[in-house]
Amino acid sequence: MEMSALTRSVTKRNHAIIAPDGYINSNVPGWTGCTVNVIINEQMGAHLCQTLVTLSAGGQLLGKTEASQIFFYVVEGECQAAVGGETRILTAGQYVYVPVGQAYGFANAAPDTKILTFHKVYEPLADQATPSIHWGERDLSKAPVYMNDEALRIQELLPNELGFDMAVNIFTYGIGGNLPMVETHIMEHGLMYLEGQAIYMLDQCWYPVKKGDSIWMAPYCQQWATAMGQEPSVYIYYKNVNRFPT
Ligand code: UGY
Ligand code: MN
Repeated sequence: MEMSALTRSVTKRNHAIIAPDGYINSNVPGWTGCTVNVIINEQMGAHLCQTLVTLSAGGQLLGKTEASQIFFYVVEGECQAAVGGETRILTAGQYVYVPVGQAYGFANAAPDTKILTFHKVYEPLADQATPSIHWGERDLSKAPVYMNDEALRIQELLPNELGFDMAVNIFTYGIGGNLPMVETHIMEHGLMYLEGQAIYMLDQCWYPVKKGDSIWMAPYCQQWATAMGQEPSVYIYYKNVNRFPT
């Protein structure tokens, strides 16, 4: 392992950059034969949890969701996922959303398979059915142009329905693409860069970021980003949605 006293990671009151160089493993009951890096969590003031799990041969994630729903996205490798009586092989770019109160199992992974998870305590709505299990995959052809800017495309990975209180989207910035405005909003984000490099502005601080980095943005953390270099920059991000502001 390369030793260094340097990192791009920062943890502030309302945002954080977590680069992989500072990961420390957590043991999570039921998740065995793997490393679990808890990247975003309520311990830092967040209302979501984001982890990156790296499975070794024989590794398994077995459990049942309780208060929190979990979104599982395969970043690298492949594994078998069993949810709700259905078993599928998930490869990089494929995902499954597991609602509350649902058993799940991941096994038979290729070595070093990486799974990103987003967890959120589910807030039920009267008259709305609890969301059901949802399988899908990354697909740029399902990503409409964002705010009339041909350089920006967002694919929504979960149905845009009131029953869902979280969204997970993939945001692709073509070469030179940038957010059209500084966003200032009540929703919170957790994200991980899947490709490329960028400059992110968070609360008037400027950060170089790249594939593998994660970012937490608390509500009202100002945010702006531009792709950097000669390739698109792509991130997958969480957002809380569809509930009355308290
Ligand atoms: O959906 C969003 O709020 C998104 N445009 N924000 C972001 O990518 N920082
Ligand atoms: Mn935003």
